[in-house]
Formats: sequence, structure tokens, C-alpha cells
Amino acid sequence: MTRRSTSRYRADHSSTAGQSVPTGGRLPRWLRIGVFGTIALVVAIVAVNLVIGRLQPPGTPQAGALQVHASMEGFDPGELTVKASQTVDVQFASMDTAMHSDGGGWHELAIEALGIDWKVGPESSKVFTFTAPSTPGTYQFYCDICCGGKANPSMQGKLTVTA
Ligand SMILES: [Cu+2]
Repeated sequence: MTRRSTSRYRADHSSTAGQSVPTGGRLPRWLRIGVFGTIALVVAIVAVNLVIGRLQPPGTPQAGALQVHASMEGFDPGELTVKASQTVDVQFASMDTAMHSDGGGWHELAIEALGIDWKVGPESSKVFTFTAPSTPGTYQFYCDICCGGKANPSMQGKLTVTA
């Protein structure tokens, strides 16, 4: 008697468990498709906005000024070339939004040897003027604000002063 009731219990238990697995914890198919579709759409909109944002630098580009864009990926361009003793305008822009938790979208372009330390806020640009040294050479520039600071290899650039 006890054996029978035990086996019966087991049979009942396993059958209900077997039924509850496919339905329990899963949303209906139409809802899953809807949720997936909404997420995919939101991701697509965010991606498109990021790309458009990257393509359009903040502020109107000033004629004659060298354009340097900074983002979490680094400097664009990463190499600048100027002539010795030349006075240069550089329009330095941050392509990142204030949403960046690391640095809040601020970027820097610093060359210690030349006393350059330019900082620009999120999605904005600023024109800086400097006079290149009279002797040719190369200078590393970097950003010390965002991820990893000065040690971050992507936030590095090179200024070449030609004769
Ligand atoms: Cu930076």
C-alpha cells in the first residue's frame, strides 16, 4: 500500500512538473517578439544617434583652424604637423556627451614641454592659439581626464614641428 501511494505521488508530481516547465517562467511568444523588437529598435536608434553625433562636430568649424576631435576612442587626427614658429589656431572639440561617467565628456590636450593644457567640455569646441617652437621636433600630447588618464594609450597624439 505504501509503495503504491509513493509511486502514485511520484507519477503525479513528475507529470505536473513536466507540464509546468514549458509554460512557467516564459512570456507568450507574441510578447517576447514585441519586447525583442522594442529593444532592437531602441538599440538601433541609439546607435544611429551616436554615429550622427560623431560625424557632426559640436560648434561651427572655424576657417583656418586645425580641427582636433577628442572622444573616448582618442584624438582625431592623432597626429598634427605645424611649421616652426608658426602661430596656429586649433579648434579642439569633445565629441562625447556629459553622460560619460568617466570624465563627464571632458577632454584635454596637453603638451607639457610647450605649456599647452587645453580642456573642452562635453559636446563643445573651443579655439586655442599657440605658437610652435622655433626648432623642429616631435611632441607627445595626451588627455589626462578620461579613462586611465595619461597612461591610456588611446588618448595619445603626436605634434610634429617641421622646419
Ligand atoms: Cu580624454
